[in-house]
Amino acid sequence: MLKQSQILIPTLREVPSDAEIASHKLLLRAGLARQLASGVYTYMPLALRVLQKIQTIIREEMNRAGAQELMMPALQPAEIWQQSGRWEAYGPELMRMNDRHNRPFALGPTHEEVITSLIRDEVNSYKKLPLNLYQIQTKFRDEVRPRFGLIRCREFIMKDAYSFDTTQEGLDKSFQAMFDAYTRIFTRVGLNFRAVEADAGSIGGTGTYEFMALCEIGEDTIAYSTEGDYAANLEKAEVVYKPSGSKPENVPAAEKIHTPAVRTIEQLTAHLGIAANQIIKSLVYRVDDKLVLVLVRGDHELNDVKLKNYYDAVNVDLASEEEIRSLTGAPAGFVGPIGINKEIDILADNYVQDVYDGVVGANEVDYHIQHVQPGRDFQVTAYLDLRNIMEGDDNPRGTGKIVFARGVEVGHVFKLGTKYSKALGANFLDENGRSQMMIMGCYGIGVSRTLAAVIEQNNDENGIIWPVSVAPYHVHVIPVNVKVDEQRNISEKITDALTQAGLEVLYDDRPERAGVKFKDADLIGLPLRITVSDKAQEGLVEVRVRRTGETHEVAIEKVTQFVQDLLTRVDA
Ligand code: 9G3
Repeated sequence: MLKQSQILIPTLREVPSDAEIASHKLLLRAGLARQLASGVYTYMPLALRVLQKIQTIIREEMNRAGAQELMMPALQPAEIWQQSGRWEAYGPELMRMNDRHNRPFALGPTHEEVITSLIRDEVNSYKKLPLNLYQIQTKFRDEVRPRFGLIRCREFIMKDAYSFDTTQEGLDKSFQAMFDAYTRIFTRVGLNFRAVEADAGSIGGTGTYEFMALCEIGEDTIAYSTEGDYAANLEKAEVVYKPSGSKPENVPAAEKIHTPAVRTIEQLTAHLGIAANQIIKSLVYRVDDKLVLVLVRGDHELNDVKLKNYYDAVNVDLASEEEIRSLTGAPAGFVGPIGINKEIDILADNYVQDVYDGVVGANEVDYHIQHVQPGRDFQVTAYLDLRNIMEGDDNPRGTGKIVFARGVEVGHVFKLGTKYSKALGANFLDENGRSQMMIMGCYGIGVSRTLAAVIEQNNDENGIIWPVSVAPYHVHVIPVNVKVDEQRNISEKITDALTQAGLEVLYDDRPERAGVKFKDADLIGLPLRITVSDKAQEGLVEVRVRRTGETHEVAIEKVTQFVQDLLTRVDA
């Protein structure tokens, strides 16, 4: 018989002030996690049970998709990171250490190098491919600012999988199998999620999706369409361009105007009494080793990931004040496309074409130019989709309008191509005996982050509300007064019967006041609570659903069947 008095569940009434979000507060208050250091947590017994249920769901779906589990080391020799070029590419986020022989190692933040060097050494024929290998393991990333409890840690649990194929079509198939497995995993876990198109980022490759758990505290913005299934993260979302019909004919000639100390869009619109969409913002960027002038409409925002992808660049940053001054002769705030006498690219977002009678910086301190018309008063190198998508924009893939939501990334699936097989020499002999590079995909799930996301999406003012599929236990059995023999005996009888029926029961045998036990039960958040009171004399107990608060009076001999039926309905 499992008794709550013997399990370490140190519940709290109050939490430290640095716990800002619901899931962080509840992890601490419900005794699920304890911080050892910033971004480093102990998973307490209740949390471990949830993690194991999430992992079981992951294993079942990964195995069903044909992946096979292995376990790679966390300690990774620097050599393989030097071969991939990532030893230098990553900064302090990569946790490094020297072993006793003073050889450099990394604590693994991910395992592309490890798995690729393994498969390079163990597989060299097309007959042995495709392969999909995965592990569920602790990862280390020295985040500059760990926060939000288990959502952004420096040590966390990840399921990471890697697929190896002989052809692009093979990769597409492996990728789709993982995409479908992730959809099943997050559905079974009970998360409200969306798969959103994402940018491949530094890891390269094409076609990558993030699985986002929708929640207000999410750091990522998702743009999705009110109609159809288009969804993308802000970095990636495409903006469709529809030229605005009306082009006024007689726009006066461009004219320089004195705008003393008017630098920002707000100051300019106020000073000139115009709307932000009549201003053309000029931004000077350093893209790898060259300067670029980028133009966007005053009411839009530049998406620097789109800029980076246009140049397939490694680094993209705003130019410094002195770089701006050397290029334009003026400080930031007065930059414009007219009179730039250097041969640099001038890129403009598509919507700049609609600014027929616009205002730009004059490249002279305290001066702007009005009545400016792109194409008449200045030329651009190219018009591109360079701005961030906004709410209300058209769905780029069909009908409907774009709406924003916030989310936490709980999964990420990538098409890697040959980035790592090339760097590490993972080749295979094809059916003609020719050596080819393996084609890879990689697929991650943040397991400990998923636990936090489930709490974030399933809680109320009294505590956590666990979905049945991942709840630490299914039923809480609570005698109102353990000193009353009958209540204790009935509670133990019910606990045994439910356990015999294969359910997981937490029996609160503590000699606490009922109110305290009920508060703890609501905090811990098991799906059902059975209260044994003096009603037991009439052969009745109360069954209460944590999610809805609905209660039922049930005859003791009917409890097991009733509870089994109820558990199939509580998350519907
Ligand atoms: C690093 C450090 C941090 C990192 C990486 C490398 C993120 C890194 C991206 C991935 C890609 C996929 C396999 C599972 C799914 C995600 N942060 N990424 O490569 F050295 Cl310090 O991890 N990896």
